[in-house]
Amino acid sequence: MQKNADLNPHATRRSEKDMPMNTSPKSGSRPIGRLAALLVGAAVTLVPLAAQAQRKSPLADAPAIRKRFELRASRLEVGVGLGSTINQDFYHTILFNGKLGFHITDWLSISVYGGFAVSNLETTFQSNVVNSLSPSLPDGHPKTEPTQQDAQRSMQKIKWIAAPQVELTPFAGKYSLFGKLFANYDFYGFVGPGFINVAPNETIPACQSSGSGNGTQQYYCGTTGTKIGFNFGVGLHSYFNHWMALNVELRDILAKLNPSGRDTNADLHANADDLTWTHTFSVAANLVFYLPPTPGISP
Ligand SMILES: [Ca+2]
Repeated sequence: MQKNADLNPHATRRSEKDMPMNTSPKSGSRPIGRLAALLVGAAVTLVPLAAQAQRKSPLADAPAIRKRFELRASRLEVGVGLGSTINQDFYHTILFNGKLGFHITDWLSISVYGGFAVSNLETTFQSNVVNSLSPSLPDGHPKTEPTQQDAQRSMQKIKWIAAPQVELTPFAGKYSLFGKLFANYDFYGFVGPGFINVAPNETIPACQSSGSGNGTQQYYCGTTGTKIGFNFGVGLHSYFNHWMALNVELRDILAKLNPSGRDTNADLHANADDLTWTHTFSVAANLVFYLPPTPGISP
């Protein structure tokens, strides 16, 4: 039995040699050896990863762009230019613009826009309407249809637009034109109250207040004075250098107007009840200057 017992281990060892993956220096320490190998393997793999994770990038808290020209922050913007309404029924109003603003930060500013009418050009729509009307009213003609002259008398012209506004500039950067010309730009949106001053084409009695006009029938009246509404739109700057830029704004003034100056609600009286919320879109192009002329530089 003893001999057999001595022989049997030899037989076992031989069989183990046939399976090299199971061999180990001491069969008794096999699980510990495997654990150690696993730990070494894990350490080799994970320690550098952990070190990598713990190592703080030297750029972690750095701004995206260093030494950037802050073209807007803490600067005044003053500009002049020309503009035009773009959806008026009866007149295209050509405007002389002025703009004054202060940029509190690079992305937030307050400004005021003023547009003063230098000309009111008849639209094609006006010609079409007027040409469809009679020069005079023959007997029996419905009095609600104006003569050509009456129709034009009450048509509303814009005198001026004033628009204080808060501007938010979410996009700013640099663009290249054909890879040759590089310029800074920004895009912004603005909102604020809107003031629009209008007057009829000819001097006619002003529209009476709401509810009035129960006496004689009146088919037109003069929409006159300053109407208060809303001002909103979008704009852009394209910088020529650090102190001068082209500024373009697309603006909507939403206010209660009556472009025809006529009885639009068909109660046979033209008065303030005929005013309706009306969009007055306009586009303005200004040459603007920044003060101080030298912009700040970011850290
Ligand atoms: Ca009416």
